[in-house]
Amino acid sequence: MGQRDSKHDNGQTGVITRTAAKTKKPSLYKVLLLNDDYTPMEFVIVVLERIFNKGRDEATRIMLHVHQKGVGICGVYTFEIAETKVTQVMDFARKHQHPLQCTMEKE
Ligand code: TYC
Repeated sequence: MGQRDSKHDNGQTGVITRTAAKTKKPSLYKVLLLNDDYTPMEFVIVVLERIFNKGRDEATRIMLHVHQKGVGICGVYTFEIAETKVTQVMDFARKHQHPLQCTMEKE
């Protein structure tokens, strides 16, 4: 940073340098599951297994955390992946007529 590529160094003489191309880390987003009184515990576990690739034990742990605390993190992803997960959860819940809610927030 703060250096110039020798090919952009208009007419200057000196040491030939080549700086690395600038890369930027993508922002990350937490995908959150919200508690409600009606969605069956087993359904939430299946959501965590199928959409968030959790094993049975981890899925159960996250579901119980949400059940007890009201909200919990299912995973952390780049924007497009997080958005897709939220849509998949909402579509799957609607299809089964459960009021399960899922949102995302910037980390
Ligand atoms: N509270 C629900 C019940 O008692 C279970 C539940 C857990 C629902 C997590 C939603 O995100 C949720 N059946």
